[in-house]
Amino acid sequence: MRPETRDLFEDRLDTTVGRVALAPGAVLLRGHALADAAQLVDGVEQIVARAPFRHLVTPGGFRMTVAMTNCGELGWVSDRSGYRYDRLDPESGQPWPAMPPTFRRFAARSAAAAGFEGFAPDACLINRYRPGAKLSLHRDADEPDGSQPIVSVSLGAPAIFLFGGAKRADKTLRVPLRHGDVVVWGGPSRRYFHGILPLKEGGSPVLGGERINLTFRKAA
Ligand code: MD6
Ligand code: FE
Repeated sequence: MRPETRDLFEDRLDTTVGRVALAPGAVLLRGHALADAAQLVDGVEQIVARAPFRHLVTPGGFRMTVAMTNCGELGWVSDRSGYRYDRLDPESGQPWPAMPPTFRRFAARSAAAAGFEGFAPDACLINRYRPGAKLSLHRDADEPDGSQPIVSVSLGAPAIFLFGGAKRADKTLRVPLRHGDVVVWGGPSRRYFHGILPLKEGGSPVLGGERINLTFRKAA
C-alpha cells in the first residue's frame, strides 16, 4: 500500500463496520462476537477459576504485563527456557481446562466466515490486559501448521492492535479493536509481526475496564 493510501485507510478503520481486509489472509470482522460475548465471558470465568491468570516470564527474563491462561488440549507458555505449547498447566501440573464446545463452535464459525473451512482449534490462549499492559511486537510462529488460521476475539476495553509485516521494522497499521471484534488471520500474513499498545485507563466499563483477548489456534 502506498503511504498516502495507508494513512487514509487507517483514518477510516475506526468507523468501519462489517468486514475489513487488513492484509492478505487477515480479515477484521467488526462486532462478530457481540451475540456470543456473554457466553464467552462466562466461559473465561470458569476457566480462570481452575487455571488463574498469571504473568509469564519471557526467555529474556522479563515479566509480561499481560496476564495469561489457556484452555484446550494445549496451552501456550513461556519461561526462562523458551516458548512452547504444553498439555499441562505448569502452575498446577494438571491439564488445562477443556475448551468449552461453545468456544470451539464460535471459532470454527468465525474462521469459516473468513474463508477458512474446517478450523478445529486445540488451543485457546486467553490474555488479560489491565491499564498499562501491552504486548510487544511478536510473531505467532510456535504452531507447526502455518496453513491454519488464528481466530482472535476482543472483549471488554478497546485497544490498538499494531499490524506489521514480515519484518520487525516494517511499518505497522494501527487497528482499533473493540468489544466483540474478531480478527481471523491466516494465509500469507499468518506470521506477520503484530502487537498491542499499552491499554488506556477508563476505556470501557465493560469487564471493569479490562480487556480480554482469546486467540484460538491449531497447535498440534
Ligand atoms: C491481542 N493478539 O489481541 C493479542 N496473535 O491481545 C495477538 O497477539 C494475536 O490477535 C495472533 C493472531 C491474532 C492475534
Ligand atoms: Fe500474537
